Amino acid sequence: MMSLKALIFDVDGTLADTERDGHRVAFNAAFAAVGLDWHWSEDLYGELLAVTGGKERIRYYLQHHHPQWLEQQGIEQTIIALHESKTAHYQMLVKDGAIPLRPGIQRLLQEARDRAITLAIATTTTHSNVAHLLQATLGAHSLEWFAVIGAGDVVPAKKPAPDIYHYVMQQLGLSPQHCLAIEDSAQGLQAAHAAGIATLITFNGYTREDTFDGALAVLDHLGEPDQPCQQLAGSCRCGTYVTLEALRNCLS
Ligand code: XBP
Ligand code: MG
Repeated sequence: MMSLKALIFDVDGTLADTERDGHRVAFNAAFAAVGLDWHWSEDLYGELLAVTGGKERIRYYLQHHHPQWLEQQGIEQTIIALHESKTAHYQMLVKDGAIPLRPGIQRLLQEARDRAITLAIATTTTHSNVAHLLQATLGAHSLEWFAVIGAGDVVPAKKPAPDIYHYVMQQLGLSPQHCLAIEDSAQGLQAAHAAGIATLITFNGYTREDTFDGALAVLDHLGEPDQPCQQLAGSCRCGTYVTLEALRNCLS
């Protein structure tokens, strides 16, 4: 029997719908602030999400839409500066309360804390973005709820590489059999699976059509007693809202 010891959460798209109304808006604000006429529409951003990591995403956008920019001297510094500005804009949006948690997140986090299940985060975004989101939604001390926050450039290869999950498990001192990941995208699922971790998916508007083969369950969200979730695939029976008990049963 495998026993559940830790839940490892992705952030963007999983804890909150940060991409469309947060990161995308912040990228556009950073471009506009230096007079660039680049604009990432909701549809274009969906394509750019093929690449994880904000700096990597800007580079990918240039490759496909303005390749001549990549020839310029100092382009790497430009990308870094744009990304820093984007991060500042993103954090202002989050602080303003523009981005709520998805259904069931707060409830499941609380249930895990009550039952002494370890909580951790494995994300592609920066530690500081995670801190802003947690503080704005769950309060000033919520960072302390998480035993490990694996974020951003702490590993060189971002999802779908498994590196961030390996890092988190190493810090936790746990093997994959005792962990369960919660993700929203195919890249996230690939990363967790490549690290040997069973994964539950809560998809969103951008990831609905992704391939989620092998996921424990594929749900529209974690659900609440008064807001039932819908399960589209997976053999783990989650009912109308995901409880720790259901997750424990899925792993055993
Ligand atoms: C989501 C991402 C991130 C964000 C932007 O990662 O791919 O790149 O879109 O964040 P995850 P940064 O779902 O793993 O959290 O600009 O800070 O990279
Ligand atoms: Mg995600």
